[in-house]
Amino acid sequence: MPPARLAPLQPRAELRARDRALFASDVHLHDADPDTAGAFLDALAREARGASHLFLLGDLFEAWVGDDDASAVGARLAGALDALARAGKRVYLMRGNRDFLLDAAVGAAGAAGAAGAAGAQAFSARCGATMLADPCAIVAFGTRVLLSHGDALCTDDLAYQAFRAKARSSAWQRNFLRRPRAERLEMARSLRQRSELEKADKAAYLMDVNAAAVKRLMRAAGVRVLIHGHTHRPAEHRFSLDGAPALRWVLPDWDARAGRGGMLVATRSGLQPVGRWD
Ligand code: LP5
Ligand code: MN
Repeated sequence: MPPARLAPLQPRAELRARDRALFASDVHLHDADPDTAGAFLDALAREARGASHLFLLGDLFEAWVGDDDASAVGARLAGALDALARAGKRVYLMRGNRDFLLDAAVGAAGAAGAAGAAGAQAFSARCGATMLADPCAIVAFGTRVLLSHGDALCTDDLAYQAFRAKARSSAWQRNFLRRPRAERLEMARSLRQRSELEKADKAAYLMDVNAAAVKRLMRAAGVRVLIHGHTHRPAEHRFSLDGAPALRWVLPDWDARAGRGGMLVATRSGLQPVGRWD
């Protein structure tokens, strides 16, 4: 039987002639690393001046355990994004594997009762931002472009994909968010530790996207351009998709100590990297 054809995704935003859009991901903000927060917020203030749209494609935070987050950096980012939104810029947020609980609303009665994250204001509302599903399509100057965090495309990493499937279920999230914040933070810390340990032993190809999965997704979404993050392997990949040229941009992660971090800027002249991508 031939594979079922998915209906192409409806575009969530359209960039027109005079627009300028910024794309960034993998900032991994946390209070213990104020330098990276400073570098990102400075770059954002600089680049956003002439921008009309901002797309943040996941892993903004080192680990997000719920919208009752009380970190200084969470408040700082929300303030900066809200100021941009109030200045008329369109701000979009996508969840990554570190912050898949952004705006987690589990069930009509809320996620968690008094002890958990249910009473908190949705993070996107604090930012004046619109949440995006992963993947989602936009139209940039007449061209359909697909946006994704990128972790779902690492299909060879079976251990991660099994964890991902479980942690994205509403039952698991309801249960997790019911716990006190201190306990959630401790669980996140120990999962981060385990992740770093396991990654040290994983073959490099497991932690990259699978080329066939990329093509399948792009074909189903009806696009020839994909922008994603997650792998920390910033690059512009040109390849052939069903005999026609296609493009995959991988956004860099941010790390002030390593002097790394950058964005992709889209104007009608094309896509241009800014910042340190190596
Ligand atoms: O993030 P990164 O780049 O280091 O590695 C990712 C994958 N790891 C993760 C885990 C995140 O780093 C930590 C997320 C914190 C979120 C906070 C809220 C939720 C707290 C939940 C507490 C239980 O995404 C890594 C990939 C790598 O990308 C490259 O793609 O390889 O995957 C892993 O390391 C996962 C392990 O291989 C499998 C882990 C199984 C853990 C089981 C935990 C307990 C069971 C909970 C049931 C859902
Ligand atoms: Mn990621």
